[in-house]
Amino acid sequence: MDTTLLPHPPYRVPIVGDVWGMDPRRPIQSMLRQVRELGPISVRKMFASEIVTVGGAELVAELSDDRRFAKYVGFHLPPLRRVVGDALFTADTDEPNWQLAHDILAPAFTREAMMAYHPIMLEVAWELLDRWDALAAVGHSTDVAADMTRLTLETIGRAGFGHRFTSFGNERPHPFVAAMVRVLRYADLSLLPPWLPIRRVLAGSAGQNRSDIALMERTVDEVIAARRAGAQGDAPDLLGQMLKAGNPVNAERLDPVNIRNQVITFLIAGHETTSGALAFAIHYLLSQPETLSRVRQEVDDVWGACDAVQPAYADVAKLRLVRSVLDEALRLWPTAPGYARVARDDTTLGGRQMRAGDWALVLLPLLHRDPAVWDEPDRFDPDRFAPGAARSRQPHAYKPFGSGLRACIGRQFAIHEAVLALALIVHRYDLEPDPDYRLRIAESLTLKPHGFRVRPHRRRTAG
Ligand code: MNH
Repeated sequence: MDTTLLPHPPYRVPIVGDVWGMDPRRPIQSMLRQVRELGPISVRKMFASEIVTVGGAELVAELSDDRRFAKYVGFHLPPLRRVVGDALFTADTDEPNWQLAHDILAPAFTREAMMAYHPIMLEVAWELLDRWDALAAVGHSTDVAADMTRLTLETIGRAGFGHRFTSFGNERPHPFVAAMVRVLRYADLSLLPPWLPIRRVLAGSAGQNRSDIALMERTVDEVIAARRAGAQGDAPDLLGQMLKAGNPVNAERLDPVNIRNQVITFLIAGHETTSGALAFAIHYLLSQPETLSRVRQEVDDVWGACDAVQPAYADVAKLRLVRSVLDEALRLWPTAPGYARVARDDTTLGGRQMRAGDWALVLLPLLHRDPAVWDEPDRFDPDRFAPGAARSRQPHAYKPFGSGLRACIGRQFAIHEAVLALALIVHRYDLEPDPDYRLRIAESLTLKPHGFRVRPHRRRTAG
């Protein structure tokens, strides 16, 4: 694409490019600041490469056309691909294992599958509430993002693979999580030039990275071995689909190395993003007392004034405002903050020529604040997602779960899990934040609130 006519950040430094204002620990937030004033499409130069960044809904509508554009795995994903290969998230759409895995796993994400996960999600949510009851009894506070990570890792582990990480039994996060966080950080930072000192400081050693990957592989091999040994029979969950069922059309299977990579992929993709979304939602709810009391009204209407509730699968669909709060949190801070799209053949984007192979980055926090679509884009307002409100909106202005063929396969899973947990939390507790806390956002592959703590208090005294 001819990038000479595209706006770029004002303070361009020779050779290195648009590094002014770039914080290697917060690439997404610095990018957002750099390009926000530049309009729906702009270009940044980073050393030898140029990154075309798109945030206008009309342009994203074009990029969402799967006939003209495809997911591009060559920009920020190669380091992750070195860990999980051609598993679902990092595969090119044309690689045979993408379609095969997609077909094999689709039955694990149907409505029937969600109904089977519901009791497991509920069981894990109770464990979070037990932890918070204990904190409430002694008046302690807790880190919200860390506890949401316990919830979501435990949920995907049990619902997807029949594996317990015992996240709630331990004060420290599970070793898998610690290894995963370091592996993701290492992968993220390997996008920086190797001679930058900050990269070496933040990324840790190659040896540590290798042993972290080995730990993740070992954990997953144990999970697979336990299933093969028949502990949970033929559960129709993700692992069951891959080991037993195979492709619903011709019973073709994934090979064992690919299955291991799929499990690691799902353990990563299946929890980091959902936990961040929950933590942002709680943060915004506590910042808006009127919204909080409306949400409280909604959960009390569904579950009554007693803490001993047995939420049914169908209750989750009734919690419309809880859902809107999550949708709106994911608008302001889409926890998977972007994806890249590549032109399949020579084409155009907003009238500009694109050659086959040219690509652009969709920066979701920018799209979700496109001033042509959203008024007062920085304001948290869940009513933007009230039933029917989306009808009058540009349909491609909101993409927290990606787009088209390569959209998130776990969307319904994440929404069911998060609405259920958030509603149970609001139903049971008054949450007391630190009054001086200002939202700070930590970045790894995903975004999450940093240092956000609350003190839970039971709303009702008796159990
Ligand atoms: Mn999820 C792809 C966001 C929860 C498993 N996910 C994507 C993409 C986005 C995304 C965006 C597309 C990325 C791209 O185009 O490069 N995912 C989310 C968010 C949440 C989420 C914001 C929670 C909130 N994701 C989940 C859960 C699971 C999951 C839960 C699993 C149970 N996601 C995936 C997988 C893919 C994906 C697998 C890759 C799908 C594919 O390319 O075929």
